[in-house]
Amino acid sequence: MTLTATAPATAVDTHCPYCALQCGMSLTPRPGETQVTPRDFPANAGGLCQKGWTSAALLTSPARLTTPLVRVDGELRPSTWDTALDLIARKLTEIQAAHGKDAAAVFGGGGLTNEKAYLLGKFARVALRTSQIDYNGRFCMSSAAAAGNKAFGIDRGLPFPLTDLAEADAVLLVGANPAETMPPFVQHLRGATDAGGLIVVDPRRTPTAEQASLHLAPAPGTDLALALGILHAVVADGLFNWSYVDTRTRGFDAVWRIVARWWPERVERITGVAAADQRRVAAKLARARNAYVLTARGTEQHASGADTVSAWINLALALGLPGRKGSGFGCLTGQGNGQGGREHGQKADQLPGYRKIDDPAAREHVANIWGVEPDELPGPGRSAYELLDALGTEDGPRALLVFGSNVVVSAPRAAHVAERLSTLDLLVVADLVLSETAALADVVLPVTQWAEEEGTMTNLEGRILLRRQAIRPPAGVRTDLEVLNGLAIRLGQPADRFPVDAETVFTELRAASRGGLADYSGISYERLRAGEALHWPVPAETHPGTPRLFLDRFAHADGRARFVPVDHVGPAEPPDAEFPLQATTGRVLQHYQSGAQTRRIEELSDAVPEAYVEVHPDTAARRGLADGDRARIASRRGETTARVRCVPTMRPDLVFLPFHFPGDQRANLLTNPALDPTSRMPEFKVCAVNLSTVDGDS
Ligand SMILES: Nc1nc2c(c(=O)[nH]1)N[C@H]1C(S)=C(S)[C@@H](COP(=O)(O)OP(=O)(O)OC[C@H]3O[C@@H](n4cnc5c(=O)[nH]c(N)nc54)[C@H](O)[C@@H]3O)O[C@H]1N2
Ligand SMILES: Nc1nc2c(c(=O)[nH]1)N[C@H]1C(S)=C(S)[C@@H](COP(=O)(O)OP(=O)(O)OC[C@H]3O[C@@H](n4cnc5c(=O)[nH]c(N)nc54)[C@H](O)[C@@H]3O)O[C@H]1N2
Ligand code: SF4
Ligand SMILES: [Mo]
Repeated sequence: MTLTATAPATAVDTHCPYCALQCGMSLTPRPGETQVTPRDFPANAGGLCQKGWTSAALLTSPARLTTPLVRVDGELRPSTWDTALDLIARKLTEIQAAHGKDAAAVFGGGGLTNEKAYLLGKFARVALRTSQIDYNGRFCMSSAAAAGNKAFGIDRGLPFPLTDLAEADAVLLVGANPAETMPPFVQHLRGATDAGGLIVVDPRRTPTAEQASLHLAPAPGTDLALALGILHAVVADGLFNWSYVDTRTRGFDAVWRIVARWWPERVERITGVAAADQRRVAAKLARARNAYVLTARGTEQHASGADTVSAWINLALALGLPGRKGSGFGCLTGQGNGQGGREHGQKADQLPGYRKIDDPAAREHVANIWGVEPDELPGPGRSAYELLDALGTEDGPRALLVFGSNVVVSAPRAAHVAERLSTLDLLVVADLVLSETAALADVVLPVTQWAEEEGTMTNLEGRILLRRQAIRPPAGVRTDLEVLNGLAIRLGQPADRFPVDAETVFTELRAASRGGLADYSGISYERLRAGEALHWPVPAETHPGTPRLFLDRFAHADGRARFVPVDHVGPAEPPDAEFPLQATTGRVLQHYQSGAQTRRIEELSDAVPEAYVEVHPDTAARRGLADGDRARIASRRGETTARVRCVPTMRPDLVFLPFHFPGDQRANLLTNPALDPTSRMPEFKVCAVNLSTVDGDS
């Protein structure tokens, strides 16, 4: 059966299933395939990347799950929904009766729609009454969010529409490779590129860095020092915006006490970035008519990631950029709903509307909407890695429900995480395909995917979008909302507390978010269907939305932004004699995240079929490795194998691995789970390794 044969053959306007750009596309169902056509939506302006073009292939893929699977005698076997859901509910009840409510845990994802993220948080707190819920956004935007909250009093990745970037003649892109991670985004940088003002900070010479007029390649994990050096140059070279700092900020003095010690020549010794280049960056940004500082995971995914983002924000504040139309500071959110996913309560410390779970007023507001007593709501739980690390331990969870993440591939120290999962009494995974995590589960639940269901997403600019249903789901699969409903009922909840209709869930979400920082109360499906561009907060149905935050004031009570004093510490694991190189990890254009989806699309897996490691040719040669050889890369956590790609522009002390591949090709077999003290972000972007031929030792 083809999925689309029975659906109407009219084009439906929707958005891409993958990243936070949420490119606009139309889907036209046709027998046997669904046709993707790009649309003129502001974020992509008619562009799509190769992942977007090929996204419909997974709708009809034979890799698609269409029946629940239950493990019997060690093997996953086809089952029925009733059997699967009954089994999960019975086991959860037994486990919680024996070990307490927190013995059941939930792991969510930033790809889930707002409705799913909201209902998942409610399910954990109300149906399971567990505090143990967190999600993969902890591995993604948490450092950016922590720093944004401190400085601005609110966390919206981009507090301005993307199209504003066109007005900039200088953009500093830090740890971002949008030419591969968001290709249609690059067109928004054209103004800066044409003006010779695109500056890229990345230890690798990426396709993005190739387009820059200035590429700084610091040693990985030294960005914080670099930001201090550039800020020093701003002050020393008379480029500091005194009037802005006086009227719109607080706290510069404490920052200067640290920055004063980080003159560019000293910073050069740590980062390898020439002092003259640090001064050039300061001058380019200060002299630009309009300038932006934008960060992404390269600078954020460190054990000092939150402080590093604070350092870049301090630089932007000293130049007077945030809250000025045509200029600003922003963090590039990654996952499709990475922004909305962190606002509606699937995070360990959070309730809907970006409320804090330990705030009594927030608890009361949300408990009211949910029809429970505030005291019944659990408190904050463990962060993502800490949760995975605690699984099956004496006081850790004994059951885990995963929705929208493939942690066996994407979590740091992945072998340890897989070992923790194996100690559980119950692992449940809801997914479209048999991901590496689903393959370890006791019960696998097949769910619908983007084009087969309705829901809202909030893109990287805080704009709420309606993803429309374009085709009918295959027989046998259910939506995540239906799964939560089915489980909640079996756990003794009234059915109407867990609606299966996305619009009904959204109506409740609006009420729950009312008065919160991320206020969606004025947004309706009707307004979204009418094509309105609504950026949150939207506090009333008559409110036009807030494309630009901070033009008049920041979100702190006094309206001023905060400088946050931070100092350089460096990577948690410096190289040594045993592990003399540093490894960093990231992305390639053709694959998305753990690769669960894109590795199952032929065109993409043919283009990049296996893991590779980028190495400087001399570094490779010294170890007896040539381009195309298979190499062994080892760290204190484990070892992985990858095909050598000799890249003459690489730093000789660095190797790079994409993290999209499974099994013994997982980059995360190496990574260091050292956590940022504030954001609890793991240090994905730097660890000490050695490199050798597959059977040699060095
Ligand atoms: N093709 C593709 N696109 C994606 C995704 C995907 O998986 N594949 N995922 C989406 C998601 S969820 C996210 S979060 C975004 C991520 O988007 P990006 O942040 O652009 O992607 P990354 O490749 O993780 O990291 C960016 C760069 O950081 C550099 N880097 C490493 N260490 C350091 C360092 O210490 N300092 C600095 N300054 N840079 C460093 C790396 O060399 C890399 O080129 O992409 C989104 N888009
Ligand atoms: N070494 C290293 N590791 C990293 C990173 C890095 O840069 N380096 N980046 C980190 C970052 S930024 C991120 S965001 C994470 C992402 O890593 P993951 O959390 O593993 O992300 P995905 O691979 O997108 O996993 C989503 C899973 O959910 C399924 N899925 C998709 N949509 C739905 C849905 O609507 N419902 C349900 N139930 N399932 C769905 C997909 O098929 C897939 O199996 O990886 C992190 N890990
Ligand atoms: S850039 Fe992101 S949203 Fe756009 S087509 Fe590619 S993966 Fe999809
Ligand atoms: Mo991400």
